[in-house]
Amino acid sequence: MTDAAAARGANLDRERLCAFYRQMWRIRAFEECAMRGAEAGEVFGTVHPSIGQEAVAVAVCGNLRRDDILLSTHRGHGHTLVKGADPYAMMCELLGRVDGSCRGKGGSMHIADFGVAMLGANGVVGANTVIAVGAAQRLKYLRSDRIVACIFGDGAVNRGTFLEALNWAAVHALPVLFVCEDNRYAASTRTCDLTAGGGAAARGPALGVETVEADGNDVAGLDATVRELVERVRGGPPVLLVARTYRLAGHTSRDPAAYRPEAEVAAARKEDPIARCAALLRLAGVGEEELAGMREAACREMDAVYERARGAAWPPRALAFADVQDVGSPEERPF
Ligand SMILES: Cc1ncc(C[n+]2csc(CCOP(=O)(O)OP(=O)(O)O)c2C)c(N)n1
Ligand SMILES: [Mg+2]
Repeated sequence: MTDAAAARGANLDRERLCAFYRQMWRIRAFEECAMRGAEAGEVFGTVHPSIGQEAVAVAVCGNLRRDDILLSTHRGHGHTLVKGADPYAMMCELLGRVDGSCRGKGGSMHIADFGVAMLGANGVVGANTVIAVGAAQRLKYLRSDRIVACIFGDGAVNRGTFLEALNWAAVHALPVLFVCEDNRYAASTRTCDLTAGGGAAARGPALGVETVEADGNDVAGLDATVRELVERVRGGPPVLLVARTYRLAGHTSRDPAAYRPEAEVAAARKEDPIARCAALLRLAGVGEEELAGMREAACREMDAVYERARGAAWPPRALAFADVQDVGSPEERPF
């Protein structure tokens, strides 16, 4: 840990740091349950764990208002949880139960919860960036002070949609916080091998978009950065944040990630955002028992959520075709 980080730990608001720690453990515990469920054949569809990337979810989504809009990715459990979605509804969605956020039809990659302005995870890489810009255009039209946060991976910056979205948001000064979760990989490929120029952070300046690069595993530092950026984005123009992180698990729950050099993974493990937050908490005077208590509480919460979801009903046959297609006159549901 650097001296600067240590000094920050000593000065940090202990309660705020504890809240980050609890939230990061809630995400990890949720995903560990989901991965066990996938292994047992109880979770349907693919699960993309964000283990190792929890600090980005906590810092970004923790700084949004409940009515600020969020668009997430295929790796979105953490974003959605921190935005305020109910973990039971999320787990039911993974298990295909009727109490799921989308009545069990979408699974992990299609969780949406309009109740907390979470417009959706998205299985199509980069597709959420243009949806975000559309949502922000509507907010601007309504003269709203809400913002849109759009999280995407470093692989998404090479999709045409990202360029379109960034350009349109800049031209119309739309209130979008674009967040690139740069975990260095797009599935099994190192993104640096297929990204020309200076990477994600070089894309913003080319379009006149203010761009900030940050350590995505330093939850306290990132929280301070995002808090400032969110206030700047309110009312527009857009900002691009590139948060450097690392996915400690496989691309999916079934991926052993053997394509990564062992030394690289070992080095990344030392930067685990939860372990780094624990180190700051120790500096702030939090003891081992309290740290273990927070972790155990998160694991107990998610184990209970999983067991409850396992007992939930399957969707009735009559709902098989409900909500799967726009039938022409959908009711207007505000989000
Ligand atoms: C348009 C599109 N192309 C390819 C895929 C297959 N795919 C799913 S996840 C993924 C990697 C995305 O990498 P990145 O954007 O860095 O996100 P990460 O998985 O690292 O979180 C790919 C290529 C897809 N889902 N959508
Ligand atoms: Mg990536």
